[in-house]
Parts: sequence; structure tokens; C-alpha cells
Amino acid sequence: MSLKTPIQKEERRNLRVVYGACPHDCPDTCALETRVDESGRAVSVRGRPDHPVTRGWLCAKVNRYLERVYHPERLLYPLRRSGPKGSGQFTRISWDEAIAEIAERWKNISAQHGAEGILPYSYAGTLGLVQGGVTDSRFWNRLGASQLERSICGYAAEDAVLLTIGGRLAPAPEDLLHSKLILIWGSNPASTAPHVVPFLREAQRKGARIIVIDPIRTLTARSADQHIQPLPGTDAALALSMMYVMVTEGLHNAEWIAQHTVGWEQLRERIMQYPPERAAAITGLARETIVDLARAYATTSPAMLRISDGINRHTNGGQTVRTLVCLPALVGQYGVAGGGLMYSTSDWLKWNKAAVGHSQEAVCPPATRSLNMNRLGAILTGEADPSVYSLYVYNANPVASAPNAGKVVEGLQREDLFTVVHELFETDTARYADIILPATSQLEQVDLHKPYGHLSLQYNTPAIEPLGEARSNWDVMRALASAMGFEEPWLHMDADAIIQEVLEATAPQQPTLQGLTLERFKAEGSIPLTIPDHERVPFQDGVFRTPSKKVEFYSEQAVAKGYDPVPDWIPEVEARPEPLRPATKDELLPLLCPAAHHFISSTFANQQTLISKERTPTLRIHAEDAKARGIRSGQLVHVSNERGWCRLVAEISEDVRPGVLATTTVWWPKFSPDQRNINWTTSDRLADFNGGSTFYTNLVSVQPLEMNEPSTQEEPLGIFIPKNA
Ligand SMILES: Nc1nc2c(c(=O)[nH]1)N[C@H]1C(S)=C(S)[C@@H](COP(=O)(O)OP(=O)(O)OC[C@H]3O[C@@H](n4cnc5c(=O)[nH]c(N)nc54)[C@H](O)[C@@H]3O)O[C@H]1N2
Ligand SMILES: Nc1nc2c(c(=O)[nH]1)N[C@H]1C(S)=C(S)[C@@H](COP(=O)(O)OP(=O)(O)OC[C@H]3O[C@@H](n4cnc5c(=O)[nH]c(N)nc54)[C@H](O)[C@@H]3O)O[C@H]1N2
Ligand code: SF4
Ligand SMILES: [Mo]
Repeated sequence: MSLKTPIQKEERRNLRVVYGACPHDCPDTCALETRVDESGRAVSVRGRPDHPVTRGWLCAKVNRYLERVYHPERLLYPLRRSGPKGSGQFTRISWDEAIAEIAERWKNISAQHGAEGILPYSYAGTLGLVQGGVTDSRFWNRLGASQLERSICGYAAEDAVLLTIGGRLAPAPEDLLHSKLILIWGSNPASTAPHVVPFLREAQRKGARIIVIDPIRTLTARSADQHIQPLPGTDAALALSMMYVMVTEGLHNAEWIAQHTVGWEQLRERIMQYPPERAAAITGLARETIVDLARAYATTSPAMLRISDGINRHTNGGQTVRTLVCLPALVGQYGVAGGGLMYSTSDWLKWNKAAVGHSQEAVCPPATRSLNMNRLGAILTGEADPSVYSLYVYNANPVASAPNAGKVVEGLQREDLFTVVHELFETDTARYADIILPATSQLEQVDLHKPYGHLSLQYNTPAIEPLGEARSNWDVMRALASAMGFEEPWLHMDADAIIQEVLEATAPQQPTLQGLTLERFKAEGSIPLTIPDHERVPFQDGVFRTPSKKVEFYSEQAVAKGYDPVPDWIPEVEARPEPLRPATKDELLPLLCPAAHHFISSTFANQQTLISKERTPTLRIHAEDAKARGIRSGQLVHVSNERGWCRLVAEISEDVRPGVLATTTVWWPKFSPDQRNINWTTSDRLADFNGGSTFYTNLVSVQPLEMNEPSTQEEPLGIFIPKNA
């Protein structure tokens, strides 16, 4: 019996350590170290101990990264469809054949319909500069393909934050240690930004109070000092009412407001429309809860407000986030160490856009139309004019993760649509491809990663050779450029040359990049942004990045965009008319479908160990609603609305209040009951701001399945699906 730990055992072997970056859509952007043996095989992936946020550990998902890299179902060769669309029948072809066929089809489409007939669809498979940002722009700009409005995640929130304070300048997670009150509003870091949690615990130990505002009793809510559970989509009313209490009790910071904001009179008028009695009726909270929350927030300093993108995925998500972003200004918390707003760190460094995309090159056709990715199903089934004749999907799995996914499938079945999917796995989306291309994992590619949850950059050195014939996103772009006859050098540079180019072009305008060179990244892997100590607290100088240089309670820019210039609460487009009355058995109920703990969107949801931990696609329902419908825990239920349906396993739970439902996402349809997931019911309606997504404004009917109505499918991949019979 050996008493040695795996790490000690590894240290005895002659292993090469390679520095990397977690590529996934997660604010933590962990610094990785991968150990590789003499045969070139990776034997472990760990978090770097010397990184200020990673601090030596990885989440439940990426701890299993080698299972992903060496998964027996990794795609290793290009494939061509050999059966009907969606049948999953493919035959192996060579890269030369695949690239030649794609180029020929695209040349024909360009000649007949214009290159706008081609739509690249991608999102957050990797957040790297090269395999994401540059891949998303350069080749497509040269081709003149339709552009993609990348609106599926946080577009409304981003707009709201920029309109109000002009920059996404969150402090580093370490700054939470200064906080005395941490208000976590519609954000679930215990699952979605796990490296924030140790800082929350430490802050609590130092006496900070944590309040979570979430309709669901999440993992984060469980470890908070207080959990406040409003009805979904009512947060703007809650925030305006908190302001009402502050103003009427004189707890707001009138001096700060006078100096640093515009539009106070207009906002004040709005605020006065939200006495706590009214907000209580809207949010379903007790009047005292609202008053106490307002007093606690206004009288504790430093007070940090943490939001993330979850809360913006409603039809009123833009105004909700704008209202929340005003809160720290009411009490003068912007510019206070440990206070203010913790949303995203994205704007501490902005890459030089021209260097990333080269859209200004004379050889590029004029700017093309932009298609909103939330409307993918509609686009493919007639909304786009001229039509889309070819879809090129990479870094994304829209059949699983896009709203109104049934419509996406309908579009992908079009015989006149030529679909290419570049993937690591045969996802539900890849099944509809005409050509599948095999993609490299993060251990097999070069990249540079800018985080959105902390203040260091991570370079990713490849640790192993590509598996099979897998190629990185950018390498495929280079091959396609050659096949299309595009010879410009900026379409053919290797990944390091691109990183060098973008760093050099960006550095002169961005002081945070001073001294951060490619050579240093290759040697050190992770480097903190260059931020002088006196600038580390965002907005400490009282200067905001809006046109007025102040917090804009009233926004002229909002007027120009056709929005209400002053924050307000607008009921969601789908909502129960009387949300506080007990629901009848046939009444539609709001369903939230936020992030699963063991997946990232649909990524990782094909790994058996992680599926087992997440167990099954469940519907959390309160006992009162279950009873009204005759639903038992563990029973398969039919969840539906006018957009579509899917089946989930009922879990009677106190995590939700009566009249509110919850599930977690994103399960692969092909591993779900009846090969559908919750996105068969979610809406592709756009949010109030910026064309954002509205996954969480979703009224559904829930009915128990008849005892003799079996699921149409064999039990897939070990997921627990109860047999009702
Ligand atoms: N484990 C894991 N980590 C992830 C992801 C994942 O899928 N899994 N996804 C990544 C991505 S793409 C993103 S964008 C981020 C998202 O990170 P988060 O924003 O933290 O995650 P979400 O689960 O989308 O939403 C957070 C919370 O908002 C709550 N919420 C929804 N609607 C409302 C509302 O109307 N009012 C209030 N008060 N709360 C509401 C939900 O119940 C949920 O608990 O996480 C990233 N990290
Ligand atoms: N019901 C519901 N749906 C949601 C959400 C929700 O909360 N509820 N959240 C939404 C949000 S916030 C987001 S951000 C979107 C995310 O939507 P998507 O960006 O589509 O995310 P995934 O579904 O994880 O698909 C990413 C795919 O990229 C692949 N990939 C990873 N790395 C690479 C690479 O280097 N090259 C290539 N070619 N492929 C790669 C992965 O294998 C994976 O299949 O989902 C949205 N969908
Ligand atoms: S998913 Fe997030 S927490 Fe997990 S390793 Fe990647 S960056 Fe870190
Ligand atoms: Mo997202």
C-alpha cells in the first residue's frame, strides 16, 4: 500500500510541467499546470498554486479535464454526412476533401446570393483571443459573411452597465475582503465563479454579512447569512423600493449624488412610485424585508453589490440591471474599497479592435448585416432576407443551448442549407452537419486569455500534440482562407504572431498592458495587469466613463436607443397576472433554467462522471404546486408551452417558492428524455436592451405523465429516467 498522494507520486516521475489557461466561459479564467509524461501524454491538470485567484485548485468540471481530452468519443477526423440530416450517419474524409468542398460551396453561394448567405455561428466554447476573438472576425470580414450579434449571454446587462457607469470595471475578487456587506443579486458564484467563494467565506469570517437575492435557494444562497427570494423578474421594483426607503428615511448620500450623478430629480420621481407596500405586492416579499434590506445596504460600508449575467436574461433584464447599477450611487459606494459594483472586469483591458479583426483592410467588403444569434431558429426558417444558405458552427452548440431550440432543429433540416460544424464531440448540433471537422482541446492549442472575473492574463502553451487529425479554430480559418484564394498575410499568421501583433497594437492605448509581452507570457504563463495601487479601486477618482463623466441616472444615450432614459420596473412579457394567488392546476408558471454546477452551458454535459454528479434533468417544484397537479417526486413530467415541450423529472423542493419552477441547464438533448431539453420551451424573444436573450422569461405548463405513457426513448447514457409504468 502506498501512502503517497498523487502529487507526490507525480513528482517522482520525470514529468514536464506546462502552463495553461482554462478556456471556458467562466469568470475565474484559472491558471492551469498540466503534467506531461515522456510519451507525450498529459497525466494531470491542476490549478496553479501561485495564481492570486486560482490558488491551487480547479472546479468540479475542469478537475475532470483529462476525461474530456481523452474521451473515447472525441472527434478525430473530418466527416461527411452519408444519411439524412440529423441521422448521425457520417463517413470519414480527408481534411483536403473537407476544405475543398466547403470552399467550393461557399464560392457558389457567394456568386449566386452574395457572401451574406454564409453565417458563422459561434459563442463561448473557448474565450481565447486567437481561437475566439480573432477566429470570430478576420476571415469572416475578408469573406464578407453575415455578422453575428453575440447576444445570447449578457448583452442587455452590458448595455445597462455601460449606459449607467460607462465601464465594466469590477474590482478583483480579493477586494471582497474589505467588504462589510456583500449583496449577491441574481448571481450564483458557488456554481458559476467558484473561486470567489473562498473570498466570500474569508469576508464572512472577518464579520461581513452576505445577503443573496435569488428566486432559487442556490448553493450560494445556502451559505449566505440571509436569503431573500423575490418572484422572478421583479428585482427592479425591489431596488427602486429600497431607494424609496433610503430617500424617505434620509439614508441616501445627497452630497455624493449631487457631485457625481446626473438625472437625480428624474430618478427620484420614479423612486417615489415604489413605496414598499407596492413593491411587496410585486415581488412577493414582506414589506419589512424590503425596508430592512434598504436600511442594511444604506448603513453598512463598504457594501459590495455583486451581479452577473443571470439576472439579465428576462424581457425586462436591461432596465433591471440599470436599476441595480444605480444602487451603489445612491449611497456613494462607488470608489470605496470593498464597495461598489462587482459585475465584470472586461474593460480594464480592451484589445485593439483593428488588430483583432482587420475589418478596415481595403480588401474587405463593406460592413455586412448583423444577425442576432438569439433568433437562429427564426433566421434559418425565413426571417433572414436574403436567406442564409450556409451555417458554420464552432465554439457553440445551438441545438442544446440556443433558445427555442426546436425551431433551430427545424432550420437545420433544410435541404438547401449547407452546415459545417467544427467540434470536439458529435453534439446534437453536429448531428445536423453536412461536414464535421474535429477540433483541438485547450491542451492542444496556443492562446491568450483575458478574464472577466479577475485582473491577470493567462497564456496557454500547448501541452500535447493534437489528437488524431484535430485542428484548432484558427488553423481551420487559415486553411479556408487558402482554399478561398485569400493570400493576405494577416489571414495566415500563426497564433503567437497574432498575439504579438495584438499586444503591440493595444499597448500604446492601454496602460494596463505595460510590460506584458509575448516572451514574458511564454515564460510565466500568468501575468497580472499593470494597475497602480491608487487605481485598483474602480472609480476612486470619481470619474465615470459616461459622456457626462458621472453616473447617469438619466441617460441621453438610452433615449437615442429608444429606451426609457430613467430606470423602471416593467412587468415581464410572460408573467402570471396574479402571482401571489395560489396557482390552479392548469395555470402556466414561470420557469427559471440557470446554470448547472457540473456543466458550463452544454460543455461537459457528455462526461459520464459529471452527468452522474448532476444526476438528471429535474424540475424543482414546490409541494403546493405539485399537490395541485398530482405530481410525485421522481415522476416524469411534461413541461410545455406554445413553443414546444420536453420532459423532466419532478423534484418536490423547498428551493423554490409556490408558483415558481426551476431546472438547471444545459443538458444535451440526445441524453435527455425524448431527445429534447428545456430550450424547446425557452423564448427567442429579445430583451428590452440590445437584443439580449430572455431564457428566464418563460411560462410553462406542467403536467404529470400518464402512467401508461412511456418515454419514447431507451434510457440514455446512464441518466436516471424513472419508468412511470
Ligand atoms: N458551473 C457553471 N458555471 C458557469 C456556467 C455554467 O453553465 N455552469 N455558465 C457560465 C456562463 S456562460 C455564464 S454567463 C455565467 C453565469 O453566471 P451566473 O449569472 O451566476 O449564473 P446563472 O445561473 O445564469 O444565474 C444566476 C442566478 O440568477 C438567478 N436569477 C434568474 N432570474 C432572476 C431574477 O429575476 N431575479 C433574481 N434575483 N435572480 C434571478 C438564478 O436563479 C441563478 O441562481 O456562469 C458561467 N459559469
Ligand atoms: N436553458 C438555458 N440555455 C442557455 C443558458 C441558460 O442559462 N439556460 N445560458 C446561455 C448562456 S449564458 C450562454 S453563454 C450560452 C452558451 O452557448 P454555447 O456557447 O453554444 O455553449 P455550449 O453549449 O457550451 O457549446 C460550446 C461548444 O463549443 C465546443 N468547443 C469548446 N472548445 C472548442 C474549440 O476550441 N473549438 C471548437 N470548434 N469548439 C469548441 C464545446 O465542445 C461545446 O460543444 O448558452 C445559453 N443557453
Ligand atoms: S471552469 Fe472556471 S473555475 Fe473551472 S477551471 Fe475553468 S476557470 Fe476555473
Ligand atoms: Mo453566458
